[in-house]
Amino acid sequence: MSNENKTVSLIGVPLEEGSGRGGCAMGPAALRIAGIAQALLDLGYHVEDRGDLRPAPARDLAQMERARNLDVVGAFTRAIEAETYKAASEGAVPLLLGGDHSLSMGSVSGMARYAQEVGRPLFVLWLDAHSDFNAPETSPSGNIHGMPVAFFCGKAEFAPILPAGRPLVDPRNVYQVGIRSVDDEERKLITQNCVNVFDMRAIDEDGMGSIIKRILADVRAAGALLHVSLDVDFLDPDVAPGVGTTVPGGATFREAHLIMELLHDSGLVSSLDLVELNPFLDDRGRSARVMVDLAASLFGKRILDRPTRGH
Ligand code: NNH
Ligand code: MN
Ligand code: MN
Ligand code: MN
Repeated sequence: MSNENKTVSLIGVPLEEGSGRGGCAMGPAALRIAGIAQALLDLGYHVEDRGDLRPAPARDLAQMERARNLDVVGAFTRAIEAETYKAASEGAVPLLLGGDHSLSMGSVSGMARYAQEVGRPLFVLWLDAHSDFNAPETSPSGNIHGMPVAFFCGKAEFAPILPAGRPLVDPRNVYQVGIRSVDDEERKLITQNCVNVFDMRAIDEDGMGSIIKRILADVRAAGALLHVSLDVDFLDPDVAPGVGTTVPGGATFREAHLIMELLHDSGLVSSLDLVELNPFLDDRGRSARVMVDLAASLFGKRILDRPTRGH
């Protein structure tokens, strides 16, 4: 992929109402201060910052006890879906600056609409400690950031947020890596729906490189677009403490960079979410900088001036 003619569209999503606490709404500002635009400019991309989305709460979405702040999250979902679809249709790579993980209800739905239009399937790589496959009925917390995968696969229904008949993602085309915290009812749902889950044990046993290469081979064989969703808590808390839901035993700094390097070499990535950064909980901007560094690796920053050996 030559970077010169490629545009990356930054879409700021100051959304925290899908999580159980405040702070993620400051994520887009922290990622900008950590230098996301300059990192991409240094790699030769054209960067277009579309600013922050700030929709008013959707009055037509009644509150649900088991899906907190649905009016806010639903309004964001609509705005994010439209903006992501628009950026992709204009030939850009949408890069969502989160914001909590409920933003992926919109970004993935927007990419699913775009993929359908260009006649290709959409695959999703979900890098997270959590499966985020709860439905309102199974969620122990009622926090919508634990539900986005079920939503874009059509398995979690709220009051109608997006038009009926919207394109859904086939759960068999969702690959989750780094998983180490799944709720009891959620575990049944991911098994029933055949989500591809590579938990931390699989990574320990098989190695990150071989797992990601297998996933990329599947994506290539399907002729699919690949949306990547990176939750800060995918990383070990020692690497990135700036997140509300740290879980011990996460990916190392190098495991995460290896994924990004392999993703870049594959040329398959169509869009990216950077989510769950909570600057209020961060250690002097460390987690924000790690997220920007990882995005740079995904967009082609290399240690040496050659692709990873073997490619
Ligand atoms: N599974 C829990 C819930 O649904 C936690 C989800 N929290 C996340 N997901 N940070 O990535 O409430
Ligand atoms: Mn390249
Ligand atoms: Mn998540
Ligand atoms: Mn998570």
